[in-house]
Amino acid sequence: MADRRQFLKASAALVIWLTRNQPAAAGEWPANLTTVRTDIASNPQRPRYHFLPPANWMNDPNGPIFCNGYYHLFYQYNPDGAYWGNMHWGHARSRDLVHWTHLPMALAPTPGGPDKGGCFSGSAFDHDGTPTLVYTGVEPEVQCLASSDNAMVRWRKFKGNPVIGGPPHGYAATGFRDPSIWREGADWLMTVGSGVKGRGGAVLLYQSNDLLPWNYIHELASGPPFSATTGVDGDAKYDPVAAGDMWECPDFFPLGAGHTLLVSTQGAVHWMTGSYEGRALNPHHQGKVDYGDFYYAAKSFAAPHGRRILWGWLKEGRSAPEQRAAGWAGVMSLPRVLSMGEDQTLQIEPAPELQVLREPLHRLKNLEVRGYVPLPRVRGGCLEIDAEIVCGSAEEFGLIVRQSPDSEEETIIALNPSRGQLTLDTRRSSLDPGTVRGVYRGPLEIQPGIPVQLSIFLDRSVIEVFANRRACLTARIYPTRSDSLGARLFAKDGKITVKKLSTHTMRSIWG
Ligand code: DQQ
Repeated sequence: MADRRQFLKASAALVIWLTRNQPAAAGEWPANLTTVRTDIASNPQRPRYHFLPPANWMNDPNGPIFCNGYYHLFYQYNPDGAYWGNMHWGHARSRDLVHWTHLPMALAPTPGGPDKGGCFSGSAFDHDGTPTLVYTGVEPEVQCLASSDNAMVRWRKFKGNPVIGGPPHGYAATGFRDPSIWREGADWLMTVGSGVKGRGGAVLLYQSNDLLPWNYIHELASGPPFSATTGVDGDAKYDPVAAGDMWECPDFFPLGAGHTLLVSTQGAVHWMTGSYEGRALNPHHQGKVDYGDFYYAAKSFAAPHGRRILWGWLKEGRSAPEQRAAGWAGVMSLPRVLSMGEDQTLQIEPAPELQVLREPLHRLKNLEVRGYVPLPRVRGGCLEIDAEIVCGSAEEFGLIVRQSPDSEEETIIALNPSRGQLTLDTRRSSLDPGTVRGVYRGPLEIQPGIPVQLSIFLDRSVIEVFANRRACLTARIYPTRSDSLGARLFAKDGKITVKKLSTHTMRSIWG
């Protein structure tokens, strides 16, 4: 009886909220930080053309949406400092997907409310003309709504939050967060990331006629861990995300003739493509969106002209004290365009809008390379390098970037045809012993005579590498020497032909 009364009360509140758009009780507006402190702006590791907040911590992209001529980007944000905690939703908008204006924070935890412990990740959707956010309030994890007028500046939380108060009855969930909502026929559908200890991750699917109440249908998808780790750390504390028993930030959308699901778990964003039947995904292919260790919690949106664009969070590779001292931590990846290959696997390429940042620097054509060839005119910390390379007899070939004159610091991008591998080697990227360094490998088919298309984006501490729309590798590099700016081509044990190589210095996105 109490449940029914509560439900009727909540439904009535939703009707009022939807029809009159009344402000909810929360409505806190922490200071809007839009000016960058000089020490932060002048930090040589701070990216210039990757989006990031003026200061402090950011992690997951949240609720990207194109609305009234603007791209909107929200993100997990801690206004208190450069460390994870006190999760708010930061907000920015852009006309061109490249240059951004910071807006006031969209969501802040409401003391005593269902999101008192933080406003965790979620999505944005168009509720019959009203921009609406769905997000996870903690603690415990519950799903909440907020909406705004068309300006999308002031957000009002739904008085009847939470709209889903916990996982389905009897479902032993490892977590219950990161919702998405979309319209399917007359129904609203919501996915929520979850999983079961010892079994793997899952995406829970809910249905609603009018955003309240929500009825649990079944698992849209589920699967065993992607890699074999127990998720038990040194202190024997079980971490369901590390174990692959919790799928975070599920992102499900039609692409080409099929459907794609992205889930974040075990330190990476995994994609699955397949058919969507009976409101469940039947996956046929799978892979990783990025094979570096720094790309996580990706979230896509439907952009104009039928394009699907993806954002991801690039983690730091510096120690926590270094991050706090710097006053900023976390960066958004470049926007990536997703498409479906003829073989029904996911294709990923940098958004062409980024080309507005290019300044002409250097071009070369038809260069045969054996051993090492310095590129004295390809020099800088904020570059785009696009190469078309035909593999001849070389065992391994590629580029070295951010190289100091004596090679004390350098970052190596290598392609290995016999292993079918793209590699990013950051072991010598930085002399700072506090940075994370390693060798990251992604699968890439390389056939003799068929050119490999390589795009490399350098943005101070960030490197993003795209190969043949197939393999992406992102890492954080932090070169310490001011002369670690050089580049070289190399071909080991044989030759390659560089059909074309063009280099551009990239302008800042902040004008
Ligand atoms: N980050 C958010 C969660 C999400 C995780 C909290 C993924 O909602 O599951 O900041 O990085």
